[in-house]
Amino acid sequence: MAAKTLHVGRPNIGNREKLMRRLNDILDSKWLSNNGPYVHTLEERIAEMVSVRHCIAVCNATVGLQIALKAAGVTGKVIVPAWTAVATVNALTWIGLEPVFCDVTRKHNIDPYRIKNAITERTSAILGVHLWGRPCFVNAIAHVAHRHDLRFLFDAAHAFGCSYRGRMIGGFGDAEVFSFHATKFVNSFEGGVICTNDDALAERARAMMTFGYQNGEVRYSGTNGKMCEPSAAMALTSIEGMDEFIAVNKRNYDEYRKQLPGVTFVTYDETERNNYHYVVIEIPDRDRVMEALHAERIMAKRYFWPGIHRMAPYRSGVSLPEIERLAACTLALPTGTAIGVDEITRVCDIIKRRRVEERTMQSMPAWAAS
Ligand code: T4K
Repeated sequence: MAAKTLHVGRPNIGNREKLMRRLNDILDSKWLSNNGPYVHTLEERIAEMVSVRHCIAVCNATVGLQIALKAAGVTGKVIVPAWTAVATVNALTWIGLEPVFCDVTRKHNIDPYRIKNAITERTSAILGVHLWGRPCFVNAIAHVAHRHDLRFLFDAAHAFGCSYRGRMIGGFGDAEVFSFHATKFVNSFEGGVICTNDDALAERARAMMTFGYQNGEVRYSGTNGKMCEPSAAMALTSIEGMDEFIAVNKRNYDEYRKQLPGVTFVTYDETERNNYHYVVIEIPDRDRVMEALHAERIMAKRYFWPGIHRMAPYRSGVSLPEIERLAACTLALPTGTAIGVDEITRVCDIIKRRRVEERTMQSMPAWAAS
């Protein structure tokens, strides 16, 4: 029998019976969308979990970022890392904002020292990304933002359930946006939430999310960013499964590290709360390792390659050396509740074999290796 295909991003489902009960309840109630009771419960639950004053459920994080940026009054140029999902930057350009690409540090997050050099008169905000669920250098970014009177927000798409200096991500900056896409740690099929402690921003975001309506009147130019009830039911079910997902993710992450000694991993600060949702390695012969894995139906991903500043709509001559280094060596491996120790051994055996072949090739004279 052919070996099972292994994916990065197989959804975590949680308690199926509970989900089905919730979905049946939604169908019975005939309240499918527009600020329904499940969305309400979800917003309250998350606001409490991450200790924020406001949580606003949205249809996905891309639209959530746009609403948060609009509600924060961001205009002109926004400093953003070019090492992230293209969604982060698309969110800016689709509402007429101009991304200014910034390099990251070796830890994959935006480099606060380089942010300073990128600020111009037209800069109005910084959009950090907690990539792989690891927090940005939040305090350093806050310092720059306050000094230059800039708004600062975070794309927290990967970081639900993670903390920075003992505080849950969600409450930093002017607003933070989580993604609950199917492939994320907690999922709502499609969806996300905006979290903020800014009352005025929250009020505007809530109106903008629903066509600009506030108290029965159109007060803003808005969009349709609403989360529907089935998505909220899925998110609530998924949240209830978080402890189990974290335990499995951590087990997988530890197992990969045990089986691949000497390989560089994106690591997590064990003194913080982490969701361990991504197992990411930095490996010099990445493309050949990835080809070897794909040949055996292991769909490892090089994700943000080649860096957004090298993607067709955003290509520019700018050089971002750390992003270019990471784009050449980063590989995300399958994990999550669909992956067990046997599957990890299958992945690691291929990586180890490929590395031995590579070393053997390197030690051969050129005529023998060709
Ligand atoms: N900011 C950041 C930093 C992000 O990473 C993202 C999204 C956003 C913002 C925007 O969030 P949303 O607007 O989506 O809420 C995935 C997701 O589509 C996307 O949400 C995510 N980032 C991006 C990094 O990854 P792909 O390219 O990995 O998806 P796809 O379709 O290749 O799926 C990956 C694997 O998962 C597949 O091999 C099969 C498996 N899969 C996928 C889905 C959707 C399943 O088994 N079942 C499924 O339902 O983009």
